Amino acid sequence: MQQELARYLFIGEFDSVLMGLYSKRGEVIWVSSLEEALNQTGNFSIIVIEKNCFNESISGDLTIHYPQTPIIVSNGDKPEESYPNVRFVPFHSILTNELAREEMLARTELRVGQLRKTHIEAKKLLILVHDHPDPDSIASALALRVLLKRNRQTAIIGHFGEKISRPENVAMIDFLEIELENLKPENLSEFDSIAMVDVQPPFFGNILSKIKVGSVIDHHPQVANYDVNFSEIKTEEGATSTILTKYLRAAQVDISERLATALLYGIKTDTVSLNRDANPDDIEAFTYLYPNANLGLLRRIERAEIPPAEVKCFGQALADHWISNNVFFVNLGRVKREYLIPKMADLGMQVKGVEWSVAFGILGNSHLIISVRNVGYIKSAGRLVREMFQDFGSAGGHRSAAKAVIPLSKMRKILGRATQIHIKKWVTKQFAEALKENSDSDKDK
Ligand SMILES: [Mn+2]
Repeated sequence: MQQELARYLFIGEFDSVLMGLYSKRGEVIWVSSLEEALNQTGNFSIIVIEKNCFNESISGDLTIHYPQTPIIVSNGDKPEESYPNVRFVPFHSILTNELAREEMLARTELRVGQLRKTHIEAKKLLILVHDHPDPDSIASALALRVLLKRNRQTAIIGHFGEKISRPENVAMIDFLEIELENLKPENLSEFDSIAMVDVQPPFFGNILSKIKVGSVIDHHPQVANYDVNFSEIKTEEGATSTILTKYLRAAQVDISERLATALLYGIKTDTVSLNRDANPDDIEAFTYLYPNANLGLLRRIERAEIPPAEVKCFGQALADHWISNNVFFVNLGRVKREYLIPKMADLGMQVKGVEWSVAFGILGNSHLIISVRNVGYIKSAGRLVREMFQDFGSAGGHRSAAKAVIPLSKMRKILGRATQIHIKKWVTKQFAEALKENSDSDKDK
């Protein structure tokens, strides 16, 4: 069926841009008075009135004469009283917002150009993620490889950590067929350029001390000063995948179903389905990726949960939990897999009345891992954890999720001995004091 040609009736003075846009959509009849407007024959798709010409009686006359035609008042602020069939549309701010968006994309495209230039010479590029690659970092690495127009041969995605164990991450890598390499520091000589995503050079300590990193894209706070050619640190974003999605869009790169699925999953996990530390950019990226992602596959990835053998570990851990001053503490003792610790911290937040959740345990007989969550509208978890633990190990994170990793050798230095009881006491005391100071300083405000 052929669509009827749109007809627009414009009443009053208008911007030529607006009239021009409408004339591309159909026939525009432009009149300057109500009288002329009522003398027209035929029907209109929309009547557009300039805000200075609009009043209640005109609205009434037009509605009687053209009962089927919606009325739009151009650039008018919505008045207190309601007019049936009348819509107040701020055309100027809509157009201005769109222009601002395009300007932003143009600026971002320029950044993509700089990023590409940084790595253009490299025969073999290393895209490096942190030691415990999570969906956000893996998706960002994949996106960066596409953005840099590289493939598995010319750009390796790698990390220095243990073999990946968290079930969702294993499932993501398997289902999306992502090749992630377990590197040793001596492998670094194979690469002539390094790009980092979701992590920054100081995280790697001395491993990278002799190598210049080409680029860093991350949403964690800037940790220290370091020298790179290209750096994009956007702490306001909930996920590095959001930054990469914006880059791909700005550079007009096609996002495949596989990549869209990975990025969507990256944003979902880092923001707990847009519930934690998410901002409008994350929501926009999510909305953009959603129609292109394979949601069936995503469900299969997300379904992969805890192996049955590890359920016991949760039970034992929960038996050793306590709540003091709205802080949920749980000591997992020795764990084989690190992900059990943040999972327990997440669980702690489900307990009624809890504002902070702290889960800790000893991994591989070498490190104390402390995972922290909070409700999100109090002091930043990342800041608190940094203040408390940065002198002892690596510590940091976001508003409502953070983590500290402290070598047991350091714990022995502080406590004399690093038994479970000593560690438990120490962690509890650290939080009690830090949160007390914090509430004192709140009172000062
Ligand atoms: Mn992330």
